[in-house]
Amino acid sequence: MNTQKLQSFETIGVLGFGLTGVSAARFLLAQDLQPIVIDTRATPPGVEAAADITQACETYFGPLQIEHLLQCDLLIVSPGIDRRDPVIAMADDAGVKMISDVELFAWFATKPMIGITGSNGKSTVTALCGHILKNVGMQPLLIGNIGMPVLDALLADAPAHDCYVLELSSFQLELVDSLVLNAATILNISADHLDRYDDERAYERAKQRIYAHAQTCVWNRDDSATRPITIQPRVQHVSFGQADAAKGFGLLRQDEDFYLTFNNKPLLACSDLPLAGIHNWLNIQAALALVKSFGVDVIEAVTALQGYRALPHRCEVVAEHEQVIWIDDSKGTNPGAAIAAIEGLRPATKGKLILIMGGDAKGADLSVLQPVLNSHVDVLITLGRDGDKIAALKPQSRPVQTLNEAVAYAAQQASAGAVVLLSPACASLDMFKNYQDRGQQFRTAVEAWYASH
Ligand code: UMA
Ligand code: ADP
Repeated sequence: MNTQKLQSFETIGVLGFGLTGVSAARFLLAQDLQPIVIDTRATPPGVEAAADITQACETYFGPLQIEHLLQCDLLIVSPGIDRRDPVIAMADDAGVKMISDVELFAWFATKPMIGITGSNGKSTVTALCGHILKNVGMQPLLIGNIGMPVLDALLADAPAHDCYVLELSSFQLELVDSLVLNAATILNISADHLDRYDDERAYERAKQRIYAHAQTCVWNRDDSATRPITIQPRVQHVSFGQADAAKGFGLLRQDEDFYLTFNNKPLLACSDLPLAGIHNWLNIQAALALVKSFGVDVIEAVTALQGYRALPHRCEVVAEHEQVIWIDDSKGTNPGAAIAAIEGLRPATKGKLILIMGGDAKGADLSVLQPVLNSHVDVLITLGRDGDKIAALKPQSRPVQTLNEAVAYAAQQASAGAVVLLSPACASLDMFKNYQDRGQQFRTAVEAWYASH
């Protein structure tokens, strides 16, 4: 049936030839369809990765030409492409149907699936769900924004996988209409990607699309923007949040200890959870609520959390020297993430909290950082394109040019009990290949400093 739907289009275009474009073109070729492949770059990444596609398909690389887009009646648009581009907007006005790879996936996918979006914590919750599901004997495949393009899952799909866990970005959700999820969550919403949206409302609307056909909506009681805007009949609702709650997941504080609760009943002490920090306990609550939609009992799911390890570059301890702890939170790429990391780490930090921050702020309002920088941070070191804007938020901060310089200054300022945290609140692309590269260079710079001092 869905093959017929696809075949009702005469000419299909794949716009963007990175990971998503390559997987979309390959999927279409496997359906005996020959897409046109378009990318704004003269040599897009797919050229090297996928000679099979460039040999089989017509390709147009370089600045977009309207006549190439108008040849298509369906365009699979990659998430990195801004549809406000005048040429793309012209094609849209002319009636070219635009969908994301996730929409195409939704036309074909038949296995149970859960979907996760939010400004922060998506990959952590996706990985947590995967870990729990594996430990209870299911065989999940983790796909989407976390790394493997969703259509690759259909190509590579072995009977080995019995369900999907989808991490979805707002860019992917913008062009999704028919995705049916067993459970969906928006974990939180804070300003991000404002270089791609006219305002925060547009960003929130894109995220809300995840709930459109979800059978269970999992939302955050502490963040009203995560609550489904339209309440559909027969849809279940499960909430999570910091306070204990009669229905849903919560936290109970007794003196200095926190407990995870479900429907007002303590489940276990948060000190026994595999991740530290309140933001991560909320991530765990969301994961428990999501896997419940696959029939996994809450107690069984809590037990199945055992052995989970934090993903790299998310508040990851990369070195400890002379009682100074160095933490790589390079994935903290927006102010909301950095605030969560700083607030999460401050209580356990006995000495100075030394913060390295900066990069490309992607149009975000950085002033939201000011309260936490002044109340929780002892030394602020800034770098990158928007580093000076951050430095202006706190007296006596230290702007530097390179990560090596930042590490050297941090090391000079640190004494026993200090924590040095790289949580940039910004994207990395102004100075690094990606956030992984930034995190790796941080680790290398720390090792080099101690090797030479
Ligand atoms: N680009 C061009 N011209 C084009 C097409 C793309 O210049 O014609 C640029 C984009 O502006 C972007 C880069 O190329 O800077 C990559 O864009 P893409 O759409 O080709 O990206 P893919 O390689 O297909 O990877 C995408 C996701 N990337 C983005 O959304 C930018 C990956 O998420 C995702 O893992 C992958 O699909 C598989 O689903 C990465 C990401 O950074 C991790 N996501 C953002 C985030 O998490 O904040 C949303
Ligand atoms: P995403 O995939 O949404 O970028 P990650 O799980 O990779 O999220 O975490 C990225 C960063 O976001 C972490 O390094 C941490 O600083 C922050 N973070 C994680 N979970 C949360 C949360 N629930 N609320 C706020 N910030 C969070």
